[in-house]
Amino acid sequence: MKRLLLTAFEPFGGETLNSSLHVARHIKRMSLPGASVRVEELPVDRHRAIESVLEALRENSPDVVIMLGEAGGRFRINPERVAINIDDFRIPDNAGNKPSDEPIVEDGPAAYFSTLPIRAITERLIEARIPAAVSNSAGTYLCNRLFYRVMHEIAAEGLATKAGFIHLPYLHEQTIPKQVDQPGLSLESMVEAVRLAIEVTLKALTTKAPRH
Ligand code: PCA
Repeated sequence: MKRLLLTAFEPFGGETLNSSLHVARHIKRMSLPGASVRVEELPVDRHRAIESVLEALRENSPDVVIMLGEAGGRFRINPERVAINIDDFRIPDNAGNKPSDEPIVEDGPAAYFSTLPIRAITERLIEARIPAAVSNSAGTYLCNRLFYRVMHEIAAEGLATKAGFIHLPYLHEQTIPKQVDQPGLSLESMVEAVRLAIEVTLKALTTKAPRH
């Protein structure tokens, strides 16, 4: 049984929903073969979000951390390739923080790569007819910050945990009422996308594990 920590964020930026939160809550109710899933719902607060995740990491020692976040305006499910060492918030977080051009970890490396099988996940989603693409930027807001801090913690502590971030577009429930041209996906597609991402990740873990 592999331990999976799945994180998602509360609504922010004037939205009443966050697609990542809806998806994570659905995944929590599913039974996933070979995995025990813990879901952490995070505040959009640059300090409290990180504290909660680091605490969950220490308490749980997960084999895998999959972080989810909403990226309104994107068309596809985006497994992120890289987290960069910069906080440069375009809008304040829900606690009013709006850092500009600040390193996330003073003297930390410029970037960390995802250790999820992002290419295999993307290909599996496309095969399932769910729009997906590897993204090369998680932005410079809280999602990138969370992604960076988790990768930094894993590196600093020498953990074997695999981790990465997946950005989700808006849900149809968010775009349709606005009556403007905006991309979104159905809840069903997004839940299936995350379920498949978990499946592909767990499979990669077991095929790469040393055999005894
Ligand atoms: N998306 C934001 C932070 C919270 C979320 O769901 C981001 O992309 O940084």
